Amino acid sequence: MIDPKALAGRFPSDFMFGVATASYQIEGAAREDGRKPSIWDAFSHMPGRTFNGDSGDIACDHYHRLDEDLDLIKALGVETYRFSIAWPRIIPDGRGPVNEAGLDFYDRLIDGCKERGIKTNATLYHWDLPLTLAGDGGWAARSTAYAFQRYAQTVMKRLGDRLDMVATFNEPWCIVWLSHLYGVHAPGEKSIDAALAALHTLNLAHGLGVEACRQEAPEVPVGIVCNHQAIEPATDSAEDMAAAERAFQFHNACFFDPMLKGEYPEAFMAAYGDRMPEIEADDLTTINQKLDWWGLNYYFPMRIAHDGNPEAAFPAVKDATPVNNVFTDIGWEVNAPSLGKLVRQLYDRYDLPEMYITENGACYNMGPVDGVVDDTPRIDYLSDHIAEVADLVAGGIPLKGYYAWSLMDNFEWAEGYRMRFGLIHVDYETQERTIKESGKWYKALAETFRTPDTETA
Ligand code: IFM
Repeated sequence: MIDPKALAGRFPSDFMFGVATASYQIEGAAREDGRKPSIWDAFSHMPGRTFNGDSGDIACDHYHRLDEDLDLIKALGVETYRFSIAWPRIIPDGRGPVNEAGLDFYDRLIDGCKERGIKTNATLYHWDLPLTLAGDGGWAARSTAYAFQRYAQTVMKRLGDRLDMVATFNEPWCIVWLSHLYGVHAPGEKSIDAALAALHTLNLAHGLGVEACRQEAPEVPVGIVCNHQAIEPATDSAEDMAAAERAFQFHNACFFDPMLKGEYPEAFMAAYGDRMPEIEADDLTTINQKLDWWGLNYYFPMRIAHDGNPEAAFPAVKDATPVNNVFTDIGWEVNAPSLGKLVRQLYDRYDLPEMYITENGACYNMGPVDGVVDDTPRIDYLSDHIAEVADLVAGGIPLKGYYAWSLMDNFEWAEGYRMRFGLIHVDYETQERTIKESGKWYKALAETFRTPDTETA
């Protein structure tokens, strides 16, 4: 554990510390005020898809406890809050009528942050696609990109005057590969063709979304949040190094090459070009928008080795053994240096604007004992990763802020409620919130950076 004040001393005074959440993971109120189901409502209600059949029906009941939760964000001493907006609250069928009650909720959320002197960073899409759109093919259907464009316009027209930052998407990798190829997340597809179609729709939607944000609220910095993989080859043999390059193309470059260079990666296209959906004449120009910022969500590295099986599909890699023998309760390797390596690799390869660590944190499942949640391993994890961030800043990376995942324990997707990432413990029976020891540690660090005007707001 590092002393939080000493760690704070390693950052410039304008660095921002924040906390992050996502709509479906905390809001609950799944059928209220005009919200209609998303693909996650459907998926979590299908037998066998989530641990224990858990769903976001109630989650942290944040929808009904908004003020209490905003007070907690303030109590954590942070300067900025990253949250997502639920498309099925705003345009419940994905296209068609706008639901004013849904916009009202985010109005209250944003105004509540402003009243408390907390900056707002909204993500337009954190996985809750309106279920009606799945009937047309969901992300595998090109039409979803245009539905997203209208949704982005609708949100920014109403809320853009009070947002400090906006992102189009959270974690394209999860939306495309985890949800359409590996089948772990909604809609649970296991098809390379569906995944390739989703890849191009998502990239197109991102470009259209950036345009929509700029059209409706030109002063709000717009970006995207990615969980690019920190790919660590098993050895430095030529075979494993080549495998790592292929894995980079498959997991990372298929998003960042079109977004930042206006092209899909060469080896990726050599492998999958003939199975990609039609790429229309202006698509790559639309996708290739200059960004104001980008966010990286980092938790653990991906260790890979060359797969010599001639039948292996691109990128022809297999899992390799973690070299670090420290894991969080969800089984993810703890490895802070991989975060630094990944960020430097991305700045070497791409012409990137300023960045934020938009998510980082650890899953540890301990609960309160006599009112105290002693989660020292989470403090150790945060210490090491934030120290790595300080090194990046000192090394000249334009890294402007860090968001801890998460404000509070919440619905951890396919893992249901058993996996806890919060700085605040949630008792799902009573909805009681208890600030963990990690929350107190983070407060001691973060409050150093609250500017005088936010203090008095
Ligand atoms: O809970 C998720 C979040 O929704 C997206 N990033 C990773 C977190 C932990 O798995």
